Amino acid sequence: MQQELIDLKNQALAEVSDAQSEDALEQLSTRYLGRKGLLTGLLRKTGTLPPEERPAFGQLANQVKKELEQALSQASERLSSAGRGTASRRGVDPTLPGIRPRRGRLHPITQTERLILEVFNRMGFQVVETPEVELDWYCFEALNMPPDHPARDMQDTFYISDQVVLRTHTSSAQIRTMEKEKPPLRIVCPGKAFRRDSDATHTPMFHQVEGLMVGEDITFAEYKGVLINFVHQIFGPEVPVRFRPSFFPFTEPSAEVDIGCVVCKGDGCRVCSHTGWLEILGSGMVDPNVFKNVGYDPDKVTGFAFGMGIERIAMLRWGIDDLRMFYDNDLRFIRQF
Ligand code: 2NM
Repeated sequence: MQQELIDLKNQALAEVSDAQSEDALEQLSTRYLGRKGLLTGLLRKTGTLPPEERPAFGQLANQVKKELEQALSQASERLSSAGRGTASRRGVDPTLPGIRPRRGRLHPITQTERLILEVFNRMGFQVVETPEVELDWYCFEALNMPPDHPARDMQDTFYISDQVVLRTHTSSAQIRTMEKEKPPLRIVCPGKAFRRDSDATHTPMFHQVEGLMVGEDITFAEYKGVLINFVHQIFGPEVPVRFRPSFFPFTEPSAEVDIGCVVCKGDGCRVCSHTGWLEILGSGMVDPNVFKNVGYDPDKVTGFAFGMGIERIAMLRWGIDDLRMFYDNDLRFIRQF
């Protein structure tokens, strides 16, 4: 029976080395090692041997089984690596161009927000972010907007309750920071703002960056210098800038900053309503009442603040004429930036 075992082994190894496919190997494995396989059948007959011959036979059988398994796995490796060289046999054409994975990108509003923050970072401003759901105090009262101020009307503001609102601007971040930190201060506050307004030029949610610089000798000249530099960094050093007197409850004096129309270069067109100018931000010297509200001494510190809509800056940068494009999430639009 030992000879039978050795013959079986030699036959099996020869067949394995002749095998031409993984399928053939699979069949050989079943033929010899399967539950009804030839080697398995021979092992079952161990019991028919005289007791003293059984251990040696068992040992030999196990060794044969191991050798066979090894030969099968080596053959399988040989066949599959050979297969790689002839991929076309498996329906793969390696000469075709690859499929480039689609890369994601940042939304144009995010790109613009990051650009604005970077410009102010370079002038020493640090980023502060605070909650979108805000107390009346931080959104209105501390900003010199008394209870009867029109901006506090239910028509304009989303009220959560009597004292809790969705912030209508990110100025609340600046009040919170001034309450916590002593001057001098240079901060920029990006984030979402909410107003009850919805048409071609207004969405109920929009994005803002507001900024604040406070210290002992912050002058009107400093204020103009910082904002003119900002405009030149974003729109180019040649673009004309003007400060047009305006009004905000939290600044005095106040000014809106205009740039020469990026479309008609000042000649007058539909985009600039034939004025040659485009408004890009609101600003002013912080009202002494605001400083009192946060515990700063208005006789010791002065400062300026400004606020801008990110959507508006993005529209001017890329010549986009409908605000709602930013929120449709139409990939044909989004992928262009
Ligand atoms: C603007 C325009 C002018 C402003 C003022 C303040 C604060 F908190 F310091 F008083 N924050 N932001 C400000 C001033 C915002 O947005 C058009």
